[in-house]
Amino acid sequence: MEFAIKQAEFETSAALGSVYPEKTSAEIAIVGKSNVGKSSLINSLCNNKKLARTSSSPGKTRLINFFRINRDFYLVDLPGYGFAKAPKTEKEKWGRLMEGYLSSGRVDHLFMLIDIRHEPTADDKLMLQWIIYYNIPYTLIATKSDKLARSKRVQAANTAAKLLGAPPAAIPYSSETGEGRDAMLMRIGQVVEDVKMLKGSIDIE
Ligand SMILES: Nc1nc2c(ncn2[C@@H]2O[C@H](COP(=O)(O)OP(=O)(O)OP(=O)(O)O)[C@@H](O)[C@H]2O)c(=O)[nH]1
Ligand SMILES: [Mg+2]
Repeated sequence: MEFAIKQAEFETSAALGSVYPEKTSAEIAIVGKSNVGKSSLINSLCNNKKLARTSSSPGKTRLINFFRINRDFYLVDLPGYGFAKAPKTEKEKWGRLMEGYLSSGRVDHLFMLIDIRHEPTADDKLMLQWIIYYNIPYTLIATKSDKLARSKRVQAANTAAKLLGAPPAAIPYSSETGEGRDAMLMRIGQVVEDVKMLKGSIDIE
């Protein structure tokens, strides 16, 4: 069945030491360096430009922001890394916030965003190592695809994934044009279904 986002609302933010909201369904989070387009992607998926705060300067999202989708599962916007101007204390805080969240066991799927035009950074490679270490299923998304000629997008996305050290496949995505939106919705729909099936089988035991 076709999966759609029919309803989206901000639920809460979590800072270092905060209690996360109760998890009753799937939880899908977005990671990537600052300014790669995480918050914009959430807005474009939800067809609501005002849902998550975005900015042309990096370091906009500083907390873990939970959005409840279809009154069911969570989409989670995370603060970005690799923000050059951030002071050391800020970077350490980011590390503890992210490590706490990723190790919580709540996250059913991660979308890791990389810029379709740029080589992945050392921070991107570290992020991928964390994802693998915490054993979280993930999908790579190559953002800002509208900035490349259509004919170059698929190859550029897959090359970026390969340079990252992951299986060489990433979905080209544009928050401006909606390219890649259907593919992402399909993946989200699968994750939400899988979590429900698994939960159902555990409840029966
Ligand atoms: N052309 C184009 N610009 C985009 C796209 N996605 C995001 N942007 C722009 O990139 C900038 C950063 O977007 P955000 O969504 O705030 O980035 P972020 O990853 O949430 O950044 P942090 O919160 O700092 O980690 C903004 O100026 C957006 O308008 C896209 O698909 N195409
Ligand atoms: Mg953001």
